[in-house]
Amino acid sequence: MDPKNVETGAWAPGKVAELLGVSPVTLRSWSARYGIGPSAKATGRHRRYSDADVRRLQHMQRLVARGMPVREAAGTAFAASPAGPPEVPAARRVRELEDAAEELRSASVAGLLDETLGTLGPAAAWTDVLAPVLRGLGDRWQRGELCFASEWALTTEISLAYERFSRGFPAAVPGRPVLLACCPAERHSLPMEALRATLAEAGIPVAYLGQLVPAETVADLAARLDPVLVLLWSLAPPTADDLLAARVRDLGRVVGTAGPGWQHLGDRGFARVNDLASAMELAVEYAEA
Ligand code: B12
Repeated sequence: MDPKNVETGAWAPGKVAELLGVSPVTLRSWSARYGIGPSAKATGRHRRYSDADVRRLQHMQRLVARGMPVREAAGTAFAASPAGPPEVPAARRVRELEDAAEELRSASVAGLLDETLGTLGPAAAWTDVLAPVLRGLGDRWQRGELCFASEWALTTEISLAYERFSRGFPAAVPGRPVLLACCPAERHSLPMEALRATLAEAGIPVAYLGQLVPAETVADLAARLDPVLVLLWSLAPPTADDLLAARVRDLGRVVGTAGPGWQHLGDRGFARVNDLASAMELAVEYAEA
């Protein structure tokens, strides 16, 4: 979904059908029967669906899922309200994502993620929807429920959705970046991907190195990119690499430690953050210094 304008009409009917998990025939019949066809300009023979069309169709599906007759749901979802479909409670977004992930409906997961990021923005999407879904998965895992498949399916789609969202923004004005990296043994990267997308939305230059970043690579890029801040992420104590943090500081860089993995280490003189808002604050403080 193009974060800048909602009327671009980026959706071909086939893509919309796949996204909604319905057949193209059903989509065409909805258009014929309820007058809810593609509203955006045609390219070639086919008219295309706008982003707002897709949001309204998703809203229509939710109403049907709640037991509303299709014709009534179409009428409600496509009622000419300039503001588009009404707010969707975060709890419903959480449930829809859990269900789609559980049923391994990746296209629906991707569509729900794009819509959630497009509507709530990267930070609120993380705190209100994605983190609760992930905690739910972690709890199921803790209870011994085998949910690897949906966990991998969902977490991969979250990474891809944040990537799409971040690329939707023009590159920030070149400048000294905020360098984000997971510690060498840390595979859990999603909180950093949420932070990276939130920095991209704020127009702050960011260099994101990803998961399991070797210490050599972090040190080398911290030296060469001249970052305003190096933020090292650790989710659990075994992966918190304070030797690496000290090594980067000795390069003359400002180092921050992010995540619960550092909490057992006591104060080592590094700025410490353990939620998205304070990580943004720290990054903005150094980016604007
Ligand atoms: C997603 C996930 C995965 C994904 C990671 C995909 C990715 N690209 O990140 C995959 C499937 C790959 C994975 C793999 C594994 N995982 Co895993 N995983 C999770 C899960 C479900 C979410 C992780 C996450 O993003 N948490 C962040 C949010 C959602 O959690 P939270 O509690 O709200 O967040 C806290 C902080 O992180 C912080 N915070 C939240 N958001 C933000 C944002 C910012 C910017 C900051 C600074 C802080 C911050 O505030 C909160 C309060 O402290 C957790 C469960 C959980 N509850 O965390 C298990 C969990 C972390 N995984 C676990 C394990 C054991 C593993 C594996 C070892 C399992 C295995 N045997 O294969 C592997 C390998 C990991 C490795 N080598 O590092 C355990 C860790 C136990 C431990 N204490 O070490 C957990 C807790 C599951 C469980 N319940 O046991 N995992």
